[in-house]
Amino acid sequence: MQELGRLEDLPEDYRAALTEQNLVPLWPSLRSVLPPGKPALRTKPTFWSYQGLRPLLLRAGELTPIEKAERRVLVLANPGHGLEKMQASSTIYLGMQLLQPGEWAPSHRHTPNAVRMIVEGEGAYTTVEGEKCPMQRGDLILTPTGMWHEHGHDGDQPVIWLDVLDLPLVYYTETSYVIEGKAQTVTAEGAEQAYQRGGVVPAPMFTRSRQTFPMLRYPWVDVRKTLEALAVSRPEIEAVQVAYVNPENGHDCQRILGFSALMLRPGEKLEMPARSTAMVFHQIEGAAGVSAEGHQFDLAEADTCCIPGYTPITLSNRSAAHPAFIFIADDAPLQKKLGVYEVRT
Ligand code: GTQ
Repeated sequence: MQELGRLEDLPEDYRAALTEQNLVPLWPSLRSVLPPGKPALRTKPTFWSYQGLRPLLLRAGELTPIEKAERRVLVLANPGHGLEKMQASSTIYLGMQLLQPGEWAPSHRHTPNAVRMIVEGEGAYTTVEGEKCPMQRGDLILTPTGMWHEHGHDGDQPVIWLDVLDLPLVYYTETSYVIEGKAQTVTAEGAEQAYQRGGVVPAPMFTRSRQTFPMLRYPWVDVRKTLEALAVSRPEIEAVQVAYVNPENGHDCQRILGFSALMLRPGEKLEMPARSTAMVFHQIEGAAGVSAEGHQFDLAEADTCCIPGYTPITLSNRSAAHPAFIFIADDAPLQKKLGVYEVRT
């Protein structure tokens, strides 16, 4: 590939004249904005240990009252982007949030989309647009763009969950903001039960729901059962994996980030081709190995890691006796809409 002219090759007075008029020559930067064959990736393979972060999160509970935090979160930041950017990847934000018994994280709504993957504790709930969503380990709860949400806790032990937001992307597009509100009145609970059987959806008086986000809570007990049934009924399939979708239309459950759950059979090893999306892996149950680009991360329960895009990944179950269950987040819905999604086989 042809070497291009450098900035230093240009006379000082010419560079100054360009700057004076807010102009920039393209050629010295052309190879950096359009690198050959593959993007220059800032996202670094990064691992966050739950046992490592848990005591620090609990200490935040002592150091900072909920009123002074609103959301008591330690952000899982990727050093490749700079920790202060609070990014796990170019588009994904990850945070571990703590709510202590009796605490309340007040109602607000914002433009970024969020989901919560519940890690530990009992008795907490998120209320989303009036629907009370109990939080149990492994549940996925959506708080899509613009929907009111608040978190409460009636139990007696700390509750911790993983927040996954498209905040870096929404912030980058200069559309990120929040509106604060009053405590919501609970108007529904258990609405997801109407969607627990595949193939049928509520259609009162022949009318299908027109809700953009009909299902807000994906209970882990049901997702786990589905994965186990899939492993039994389809022994030939390579990946025992389910996608979290909108049950009314089968589309991704949110517009920007995509979510799935994967089961590794005991002893199983799964080779995944390079995809253009960075991926986040979070261990729900069991123990898995994630290896990519010469990095090997051993995930124990509640551990999380991120692997950059355009990288083949090997997942392995570190137990020969028990299945391993992994929650996966990526930005495939966004990349597909943009037309840049690729799988390199
Ligand atoms: O729980 O609403 O981790 O607004 C970051 C921003 C959680 C939340 C985060 C948020 C929330």
